[in-house]
Amino acid sequence: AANAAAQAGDGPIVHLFQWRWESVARECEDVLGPNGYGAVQVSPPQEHVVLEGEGHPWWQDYQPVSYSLDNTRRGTRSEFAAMVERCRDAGVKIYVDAVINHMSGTGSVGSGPGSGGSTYGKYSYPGVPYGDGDFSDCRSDISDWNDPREVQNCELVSLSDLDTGSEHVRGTVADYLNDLVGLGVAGFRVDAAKHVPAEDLQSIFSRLDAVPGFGGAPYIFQEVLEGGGPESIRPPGYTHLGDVTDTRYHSEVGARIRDGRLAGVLDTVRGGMAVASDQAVVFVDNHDTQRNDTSISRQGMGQRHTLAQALTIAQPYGTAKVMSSYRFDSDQQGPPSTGEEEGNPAGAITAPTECGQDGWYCEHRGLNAMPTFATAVGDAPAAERARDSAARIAFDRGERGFAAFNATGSDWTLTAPTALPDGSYCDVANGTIGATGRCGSGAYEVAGGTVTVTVPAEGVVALHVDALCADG
Ligand code: LM2
Ligand code: CA
Repeated sequence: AANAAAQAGDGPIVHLFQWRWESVARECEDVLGPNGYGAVQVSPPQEHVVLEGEGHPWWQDYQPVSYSLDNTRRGTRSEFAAMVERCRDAGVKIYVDAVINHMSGTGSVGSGPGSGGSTYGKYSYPGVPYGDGDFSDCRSDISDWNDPREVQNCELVSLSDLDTGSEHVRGTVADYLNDLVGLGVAGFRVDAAKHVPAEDLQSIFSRLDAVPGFGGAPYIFQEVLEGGGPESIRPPGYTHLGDVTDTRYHSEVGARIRDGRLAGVLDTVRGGMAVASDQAVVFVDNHDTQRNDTSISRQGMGQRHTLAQALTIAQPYGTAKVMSSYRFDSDQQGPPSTGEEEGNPAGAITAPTECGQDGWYCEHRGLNAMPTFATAVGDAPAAERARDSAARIAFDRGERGFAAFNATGSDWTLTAPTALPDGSYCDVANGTIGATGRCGSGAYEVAGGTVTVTVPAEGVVALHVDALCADG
């Protein structure tokens, strides 16, 4: 995208949904930096409602009550700042989920204190401060989703809708985002962007500072769900401001992979997506879709989900966003908690992430060094090189990468033509790349324009020119 200096050429984004700040910092150092991720999307860092009566659901975070970073259930302002620095030192950016369309609704507790101790009530947030006059005149729910006036000025699930047309709200939101930029935050996922007029976002984004350490304007990607109505409230209506999430990828490609119909994925991403490739952020699932349709998630797909995320990184459309989440029994359920809630205003403090324990899936860890593939191939076009039934495909990305996918229960050994230069390549899908260039997994030979690989059942093999094998 036009202003995307911070993301172009970077590796994939990983959403560490509901992770506490200390755990994100550790993950940047130990896993994300070494394996080629460009950025982490973190959960909303601003003070939020505390809904004890509803069991501290994950969605407390989407109801801001002030822009204080002290305390959310994930940590303090100083822990947040330390995370940004440690990730930056590991070469990984932090993108914040920016909830700027609205403040709180009326849940089991319609008034304060919030997680940081602020008092509030619907339409009154002295901790910001916002008062009654800072909210849209329409004080009822959106009912006609084809009418831009309602979609943008009425209430999304009863959340008090900020009057983003006003100077005070625009300036206050920009101050919040610049506070984060000042700490080194390099980008934003703009929550509910569809519900904010593009001209209001344009005014807010125009006030943002350059990102210290990385330089340039923060990277912007906007949550714009598809649906009816004019183009002004659909993804193409926002691409002049930054990138957009393309949920068509989730619903069409995600379902294809779930069903083992891999043949055809390349055609789908070539012809059927919402915006141009360099304007899209794509994912198999996100925190909303995995609750609306659990069949397309790690919880519903098992190992197939790892294949799906690897294929998302390898295919040529958009910037890939990897989901990393926790198991849930109810779609309301919050993250694994330390049980420290009693007497703590933040309530239900998120437990440090121990992958594989307490329900933390850590889906991204199963991808090994696959994220390095995205940076290595850049925007090189995809060319199919092999197919065996609908469930097994292999393709090149120009002369820079080759990847094979096997959505069946038995190994697939194939010999395929490839444009990769002759040499010995690490399989980045099944191992990490050591600092010395040693392969942490098997290596494969390309000779005379041909390669023979064995793709594990429900697995992936991926080779690229930045992971030539130094093992001799
Ligand atoms: C988003 N993207 O544009 C988020 O990805 C999505 O997760 C958010 O909804 C939504 N926009 C608003 O930021 C979540 C959750 C909702 C929840 C809201 C607010 O999916 O269920 O709504 O956060 O916490 C909840 C209740 C709802 C109630 C509302 C206001 O589920 O029944 O409405 O709070 O009290 C009466
Ligand atoms: Ca709005």
